[in-house]
Formats: sequence, structure tokens, C-alpha cells
Amino acid sequence: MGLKDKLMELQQKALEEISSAEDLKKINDIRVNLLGKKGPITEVLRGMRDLPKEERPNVGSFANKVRDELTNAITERKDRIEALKTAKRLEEEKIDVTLPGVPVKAGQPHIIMQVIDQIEKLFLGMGYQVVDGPEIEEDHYNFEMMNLPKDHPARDMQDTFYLTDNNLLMRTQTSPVQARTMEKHDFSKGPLKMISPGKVYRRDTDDATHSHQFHQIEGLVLDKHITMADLKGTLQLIARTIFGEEREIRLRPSYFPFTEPSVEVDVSCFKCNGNGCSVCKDTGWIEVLGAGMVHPNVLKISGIDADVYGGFAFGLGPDRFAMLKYGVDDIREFYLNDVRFLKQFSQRG
Ligand code: 2U9
Repeated sequence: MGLKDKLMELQQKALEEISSAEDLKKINDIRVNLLGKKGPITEVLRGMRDLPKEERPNVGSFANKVRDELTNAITERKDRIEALKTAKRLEEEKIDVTLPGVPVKAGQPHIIMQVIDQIEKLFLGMGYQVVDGPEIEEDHYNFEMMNLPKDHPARDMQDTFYLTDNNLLMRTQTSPVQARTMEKHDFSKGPLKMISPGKVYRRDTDDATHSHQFHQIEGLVLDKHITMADLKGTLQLIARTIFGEEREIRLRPSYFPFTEPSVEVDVSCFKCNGNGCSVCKDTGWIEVLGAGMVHPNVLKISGIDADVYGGFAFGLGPDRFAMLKYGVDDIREFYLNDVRFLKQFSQRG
């Protein structure tokens, strides 16, 4: 068989093999075997040495033509395999963007956190700092610095969770955070204006109105020339922010060891507008806060000159605020974490 016939037979077989190749590996193997240095075309070209000189150009150009045609056939097949592969992938990964979305169940801040957030926002807007502190406290910061002497009934073992060494306890109020801030405060940099929200602990038996762990927000303002009128305006803002713009407040004399004078603060009933109903027990008023002017002893214990500086403080219970505002009659509901209860207070409506 002449070289040209050999080449034609080779081309025929190779074209069949190329057109039946189904993946990129196979087509690559064909290319390497057919066109490589040890492949049959190179072999045929090598055989040209034995041909008479005048036949060589003719056979040579035929051999080149066969090689070019096979190269093109391989490239075309390769492109086709790749196109099929891409089409298959596009089909498999097709997304119908018109399908309805799957709803994602998102949580929401706990109802007590919603009340705390609202009050934080109010005070941040007035230039107060929001300060955090430890829930395990030293007797010194929780009681001593708050003008609660060693024999004060509030220190009773019956009321406080003491830890093993009796010097450490679960804080009974958030005022130790204020005490820690106050003792470091530098008045040359301006007044002290802060609130401290957080969990507090009392050795109470849990029932509808008592919980051994609840929340407090305490506020403190210290500067020169702070008066009871500043306190009253601030308390009014809290009452109106939480219970509505129409609310009035009234102050009744009271006693706390850390404030003098001390007051209990009532808000006009948001249910009956002060006319009398079951929420305000027909009085028209609901007790919501305690407050007063900081006791000079508290200032002195912190090393502050009580003749120059003074201020007001207040304390409120976000749990009680939430109970009143949303008509929850059992504080334990807040801590059971029954999702059916909690999701009633969704901010998304
Ligand atoms: C400093 C000095 C004084 C914080 C105050 C109250 C009055 C008060 C209760 C309300 C309900 C706590 O949440 S509650 O149980 N608190 O009546 N708290 S004055 O007085 C301070 C705080 C810090 C340095």
C-alpha cells in the first residue's frame, strides 16, 4: 500500500474515533496518540525518506493536509464536548427566580430588652453614658458605698445571695456600677451622666410579682447646681416615653438610704387617663419609679466634695414597666421563654 493510501486509511479511522469521543480526556488521548512524535502520521512522514525525490513534495503536502484536517476535527469535537457539558450544567443549575421564597424565621429582642432599648435610646440622646458592670459584686460596692451600713436590714442573709466568702454577692441593684464609675470620675472633664441597665438578684420566692432575678435601670447625674426640678423633668420624660405623651407624674416622699430627699414616683393611669380603673386600683395613679437627690454620705464615701457637687438618682424596673405596659400579670412569664408568649411582642407586628 502506498503512503497516500496509508494516510487516507489512517484519516478515515481517526475521524471515526474522533467523532465517537465523548469526554475531554478521550479527545486529548486521541490528539496525543495521533499527532504526537510517536504517532502514525509522524511514522508515515518518516517513511518518505524511502520515496523517490520527485514524489516527496506531493506526499508531504498530502500528509500535512491530513494532519491539519485531523487537528481541526479534534478541535471541533473538543469544542462540542465542552458546549454540551456547559449546556448540561446550565440545565441542572437552572433557578426559577419567580418561585415564592421560603420564609426565614427570625427572632426578636425579648420584651424586657425592648423596654431597656427604648430607655437607653432616650438617655443616649441626652448625652448620658450607658455603663455595664459585674453581676457578682463586692459587698463594698453593692452596700457600703450606697450608705447601707453593716447592720442595715437590706444586707440580711434572707434577702441577698451571698457567695462562699461573704464578701462577694449577686448584686441586689445596679447602683454598684454607678459607685464604680463615680469613684473614678474626673469633674474637670464635665458632669457625670449615666444609666446602668442590667440583671439583679434577690433571695425571693418566685411568685406572680416576685422573681429572684429581675432587671433594673438606675440613673445618676452629678454636677454643680443640680436640683430636684432637673430630676422631675427627667422622670417625666421616662414616664412619657414609655407610657405615652399624655402622662403626668406625681412625687410622694419616701426613704432610701442612698438618696435624701427620696421620692416614689407615680404615673397617671394610661388605661383610664386618671379616672380610676382596675389597673390603677381606682386611684388614677400607678407607682413606677423610685428616685431622689444623692445622699451626701454616698458622695463623701466616693471622695466627692458634697458641698460643691450633688445630683439626682433614680431606679426603675423594666420587668414592672413591661408588665404594666402590656398587661402581663405574672412576672414569671418573662423567664419561662415560651415562644408563644414572647412572639406576641414582635416589633414587626
Ligand atoms: C447612686 C446613688 C443613688 C438609685 C435609686 C431607687 C431610688 C429605687 C427601685 C425602683 C424599683 C429599684 O427596680 S427597683 O426595684 N429603685 O427606688 N434607686 S434612687 O439611687 C442611687 C444610685 C446610685 C450612686
